[in-house]
Amino acid sequence: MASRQVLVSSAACAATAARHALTTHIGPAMRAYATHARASPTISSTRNHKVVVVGGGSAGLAISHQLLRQGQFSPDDIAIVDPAEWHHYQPGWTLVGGGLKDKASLRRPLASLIDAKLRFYNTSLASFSPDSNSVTLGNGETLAYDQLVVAPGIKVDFGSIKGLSAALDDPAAPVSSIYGYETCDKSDRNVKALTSGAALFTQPAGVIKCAGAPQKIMWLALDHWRKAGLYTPANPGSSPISIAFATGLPTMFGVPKYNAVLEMLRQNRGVEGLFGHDLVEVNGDKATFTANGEKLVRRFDLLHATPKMGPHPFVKTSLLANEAGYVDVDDATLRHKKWSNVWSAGDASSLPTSKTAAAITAQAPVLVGNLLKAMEGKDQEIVAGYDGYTSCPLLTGQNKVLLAEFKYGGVPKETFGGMMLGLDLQRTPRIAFYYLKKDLFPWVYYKFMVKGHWGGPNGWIR
Ligand code: UQ1
Repeated sequence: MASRQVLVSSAACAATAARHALTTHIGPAMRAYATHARASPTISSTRNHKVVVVGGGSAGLAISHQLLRQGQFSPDDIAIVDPAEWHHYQPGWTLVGGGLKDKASLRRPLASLIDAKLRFYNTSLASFSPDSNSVTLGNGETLAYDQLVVAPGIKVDFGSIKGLSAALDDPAAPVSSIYGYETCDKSDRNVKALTSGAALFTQPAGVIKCAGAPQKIMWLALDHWRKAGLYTPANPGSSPISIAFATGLPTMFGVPKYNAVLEMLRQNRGVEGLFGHDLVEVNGDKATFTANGEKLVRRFDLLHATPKMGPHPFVKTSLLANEAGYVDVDDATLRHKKWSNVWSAGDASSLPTSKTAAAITAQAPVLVGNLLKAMEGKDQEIVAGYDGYTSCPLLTGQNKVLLAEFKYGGVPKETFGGMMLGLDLQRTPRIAFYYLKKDLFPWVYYKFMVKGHWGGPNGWIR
């Protein structure tokens, strides 16, 4: 979803039409408004859908299409709301930053990914009215629903770090971020342009998408400088380039098993670790952090910054949100804690797991199964089916991936659980996992996942 919040300019006429009648009501009052030289007349209508899905990202698309395939739906029974023109395969942006993929190959026009049997509202969402089972769109239209799925993702807030947006926009500034389509390829250019000096990679305190990505881009850059003879991991002191990882968190990674591997890599590769360092400002070649309540300044010749992220304002300020601003659903059923016909998955949800597309492969089938049971009035058959599964294919170099997979509590849940063979395959970065990440996942994603046919480690869904 775009980060823009659009406020409705006139009270939306909440005429309650017969359910599923799919009729549009333009009330006489609104016609009068329209003929009285209003700058931008607002449409006031109510449309009815069995299911409204807010968001056409990874979760919204997977869920809408799985519903379409598995339920008894007629054309236009399910609607998707999203203002975006493009859908991005965001897990690929790290590879773009490492010079291993072309960014344009990772996006598709959003409309081209939506089945013709789904009704697509290519507009923003203004507000939720769960007590009247409706949402209001940015253009003033009201959509009434039986079931609501809230999956608009989260907002990447480049404004959260003072001076960052201007530095990213300045082609001459050695500052980039793989967290945006516009800047992910600048990371690659900056890395290749650096021949000496201090390289600084940051990760904020707080929740972000794919918590491993801020260090993946560093490992890719390190490999480039190593091959170019500019960085010797065994002897960083004598190398023209120095590398530091500054993170608002206390460790390299939140899951102890994989953290041990990554912390070992950091030490063996001579990367300075600045833990508990939260980037707050970028100014010229200076990065300011808060660390232990104090301000600390580091000079850099290259900066890869990860901005803070959080719920979209229209979610955060809604009745559906918990205190942190995320859609307040049950950890295992994905059903809203207060409104039983509201569901959420993906980054916008309160699910206490790492925010990744892999997580959605496990969340979507649970949400879809439970929503269909609720529609049939079979509440007793709703299953506590989501265990927190998520995955982070952690690039540790230009052809190696540590395939971190875990569930709630940071407990490993590994697909290639080599322990059965007496091997611990996922404790080591491997070339085979690199090809999963680089070639298989992007292919499977557009060919099957967004169409509702991919269940991640559980394989294909019919
Ligand atoms: C996955 O299914 C997936 O989606 C296509 C990813 O890409 C975002 C992943 O990173 C991962 C790890 C999975 C999980 C699937 C397997 C086979 C491990």
